[in-house]
Amino acid sequence: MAQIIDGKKISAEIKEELKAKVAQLKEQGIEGTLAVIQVGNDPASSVYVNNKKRACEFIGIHSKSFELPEETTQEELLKLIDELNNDKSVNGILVQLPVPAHIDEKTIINAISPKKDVDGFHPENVGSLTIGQEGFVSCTPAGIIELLKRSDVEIAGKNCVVVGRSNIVGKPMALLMLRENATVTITHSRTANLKEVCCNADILIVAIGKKEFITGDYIKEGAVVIDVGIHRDENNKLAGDVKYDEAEVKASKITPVPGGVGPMTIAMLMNNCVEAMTR
Ligand code: NAP
Ligand code: LUD
Repeated sequence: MAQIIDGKKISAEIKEELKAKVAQLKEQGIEGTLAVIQVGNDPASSVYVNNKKRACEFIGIHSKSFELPEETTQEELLKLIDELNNDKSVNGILVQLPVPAHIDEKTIINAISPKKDVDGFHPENVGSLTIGQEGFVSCTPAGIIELLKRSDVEIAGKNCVVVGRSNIVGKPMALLMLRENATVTITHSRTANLKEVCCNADILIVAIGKKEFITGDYIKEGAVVIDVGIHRDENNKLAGDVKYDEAEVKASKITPVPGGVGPMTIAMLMNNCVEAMTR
């Protein structure tokens, strides 16, 4: 039976560490403010955004919340981002995704100053990650690295298979595992023989957005399984991209949903905010 990787506990530890750092910065007269923008009122986004605001409060930085109506135009959103880019009291800017269909996600991401891009989505930060330079790293993949390290999972030399190649999870995840000296395979919807490829993984990281798609027969005996997916059913019960009951009997370590990767995304966002304060 797999050992559970407790993301809630590890994220709480990280937030405690950050709280102490923020207190130190305050003594030097340095304050932090994260601007959080949500367009529309998608219920899942509201849950995540609220978790982020609570985390800011916990570690001792300010959050400035912008809850914009669904009909907000791209121009209005760009104008707000421009104001926040120029506001010296704001260190971090986050536009919760997805944005409504009439707004172009890329244009919005590119408009945020790379120095305030605590999500790590701006091309400049993605480029820095690619060539191993300093910059903000996407929170979910960075959180997974922390989960592995703090759970004593050895990464160097291991076969890591990342399922999914999105810009915010799969691709940066693969780059980070490469930086940690894993041998990395990136898979996607056109991958041939996905099951066989996954069965070669010592560390299997799944971010495909399909409820319980990865069953026990995709998992090598003793593998470490990281489940990024989040799905909510009509009774508000959460599930991941991995069929947990089947995976836990084969894996050596596994992240649950909820309580695995999700809380780490928040913790690493806070980490990026503290980094933004110290730059
Ligand atoms: P996304 O942008 O929809 O990307 C999904 C990726 O999975 C794509 O690269 C797609 O391949 C691939 N894929 C889809 N079906 C597949 C299949 N049958 N076999 C192999 N690959 C397949 O998703 P995302 O933003 O990365 O998010 C993935 C999941 O993680 C979602 O459930 C999301 O809610 C969750 N999420 C959680 C957190 C967290 O903090 N816990 C953070 C972000 C996302 P193609 O490129 O070929 O289309
Ligand atoms: N957009 C994210 N969109 C969605 N789970 C998150 C997330 C917390 N700009 C921007 O925050 O980093 C982002 N930046 N993302 N996500 C997903 C993605 C974004 C997902 C889950 C959680 C953030 C979270 O707290 C809890 C858990 O897994 O234990 C459960 C929360 C619940 O639904 O009850």
